[in-house]
Amino acid sequence: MNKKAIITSALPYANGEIHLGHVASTYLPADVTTRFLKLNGVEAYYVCASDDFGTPILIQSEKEGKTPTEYVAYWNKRDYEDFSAFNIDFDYFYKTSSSENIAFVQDVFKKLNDSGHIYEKEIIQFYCNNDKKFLPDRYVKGICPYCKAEDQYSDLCESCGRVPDEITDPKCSLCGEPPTKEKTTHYFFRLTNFGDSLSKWLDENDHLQKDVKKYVQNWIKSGLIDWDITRDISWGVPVPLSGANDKVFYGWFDNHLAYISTALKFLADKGIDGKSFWNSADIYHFIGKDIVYHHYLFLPAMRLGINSEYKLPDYIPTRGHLTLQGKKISKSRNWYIGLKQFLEYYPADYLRFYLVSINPYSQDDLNFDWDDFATRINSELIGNLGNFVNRALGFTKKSFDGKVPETTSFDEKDLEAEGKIKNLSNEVGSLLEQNHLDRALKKIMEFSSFFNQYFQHKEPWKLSPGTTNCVFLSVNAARSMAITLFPFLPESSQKIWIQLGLDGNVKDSSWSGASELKILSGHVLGDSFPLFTKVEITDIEKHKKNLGPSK
Ligand code: B3M
Ligand code: ZN
Repeated sequence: MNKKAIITSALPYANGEIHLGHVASTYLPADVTTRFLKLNGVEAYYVCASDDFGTPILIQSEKEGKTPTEYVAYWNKRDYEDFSAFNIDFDYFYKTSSSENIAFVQDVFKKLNDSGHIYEKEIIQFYCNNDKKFLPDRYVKGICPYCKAEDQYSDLCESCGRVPDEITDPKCSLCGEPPTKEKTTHYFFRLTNFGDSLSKWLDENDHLQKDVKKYVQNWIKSGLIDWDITRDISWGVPVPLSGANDKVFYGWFDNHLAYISTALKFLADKGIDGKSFWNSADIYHFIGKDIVYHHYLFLPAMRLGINSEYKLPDYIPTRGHLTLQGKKISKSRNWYIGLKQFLEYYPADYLRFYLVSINPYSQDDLNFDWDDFATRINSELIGNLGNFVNRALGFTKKSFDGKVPETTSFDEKDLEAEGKIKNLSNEVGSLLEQNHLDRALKKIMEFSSFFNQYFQHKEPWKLSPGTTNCVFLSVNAARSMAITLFPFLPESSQKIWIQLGLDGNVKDSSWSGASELKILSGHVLGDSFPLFTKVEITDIEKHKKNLGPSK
C-alpha cells in the first residue's frame, strides 16, 4: 500500500443544500476510504471545496438579490456544517473561488496556451433578445443530439452523460423563448490532441473500473471534440490575456483544478511540499456517474497538457445515482430529503450504515427506501451488531463485575472464534482496498452474527467450565469490531471503545491491530449502555408522507 494518498470527492456547487443523493455516491464512500487508509498508517488527506463559479450560481444569486460572492460564502459554510454533522471528515474544505485556485487556474491556462493546446475562435453563441444576454450552458435547454433526450441543458445531457456539441431545438431557460445567434470570440482547449494519450492512460491504469473505461474508450473512438472553455459572463476565473478581460473560464475548466490547488494550499500550510507529495501519493477522485466525461477525459487531458506536472488520478471510484422510494430525487417536486433534515431524525451512523449497505462499487443506481432503512437498522445494525456488543459486554459487567475472566484451554468452537478475529482485518481490509465498501461492511456483520451464535451456543450464563473463554473472546471480538467499523460508523465505534474501557480514541488504532487479542484477562470494562435506539415504524410512515406534493 502506498503510504501517501490524496482523496477528493466531486465538489458540491455552492448552490443549494447537500441531500442524500450527494452523500451516497461520493462523500460517504470517500470518507470511509480515507478513514480506512488512515488506520493503515497512510498519510491520507481528504480535501474538498465548494464549486463556486458557473452560470446557475450567477443566475440564482441575481434572483436572491445577493452578490455571487455573498451567495457562495453562505453555501460554502452551510455545506461544510452539514458534512461535519454527518461526520464527513475533510482534512480541508476550501473553495474554487479562492485566490490560490484563481492563480493556479490562470497558470495552467498559460502553460496550455504556450504548449499550443489552446486556440481562439469566433463562435456563434445563443443570445436572448428578451433577456439581453448571451446564453451559455444552463441558460439554454433543448434536445440532446446524441440520445434525443428532451429537456436537457446545453452543457450536459443527464440522460446519456455526453456533452452535446450543439443542442437541438434550443430555448432560453430564463424565459422559454427561442434564442437568436450572435458572434463572440471564445477560447478552446484542444481535447482532440489527447485522444491517443488518454486511450493509453485508460488502458494502462488497472485501478479504473472496467465498465467505465469501456464506454470512455468508445467516446474516444467515436471522436473527441475540442472544448469551449470561456464564457461571456462576469462570474468566474478571469482569462489572463489582454483583450479577454470580459471573459471568464467555464466552470469545468477551473473546478477540478481546485482538487490540486486546495491540496497544495493545505499541504503548504502544514509545511509540506505539495507538488512532490501529490506526485508520490495515490490520487483518488470519488465521483458520481453523471460526471464521468469530465473526470475521465477533460481532467486527465488537461493534466497531460501541462506535461503531467501533477500526476493523473490512480482511482476514480464512480458510483450510480440515488433514487428515493424508487423515483428520481427532485427538490421542486419535494421528492427529496436534505442531509440536515435527515440528521434531525436519526443519528449519522444510521444513514452511513444504510447508504454503505445498499451501495455497490458500480454504476448501478441505488435506492433509498424508508421501509428497507427501518428493517436494516432494526434487524441488522441493532438486532445483530448492537445486540452482540450489549450482550457480551453487559454479561461481563453483570457476571464478572466487568473484569475480563481468565481463560482455559480453547475448544474447537473457541479456536474457530479466535480464527475469525485473526482473519477479520485482512478480509475486511482487502475488500476496502478494492473499493467494495458494501461487501466489507457485510463481512463485519457476518463476523458479528457468528459471535452472536457462538455466544448463544456457549451459554456462558450457565457458568460451566470453559465458558470464560467465550467471554474473553467475545470481548476481544467487540474490540475488533470497534476498529473495523470505525471507517463506517465513527461515532458508534468510539462508543464501543469507551464501553470496552479502552484508553484514547479508536481512530488512533491500527487496522491490523483489529486482528490481535489485545484485551487481556483482568482488564476492566467501562460502563455499558445501549448503542442504538430502534427506528419506530410510525415515524417511518410520517417520513414517507412528507415526500411529494403537500396535501
Ligand atoms: N460541481 C457537481 C456535479 O456536477 C460539480 C462537480 C465538480 S467536480 C470537479 O456533480
Ligand atoms: Zn430569455
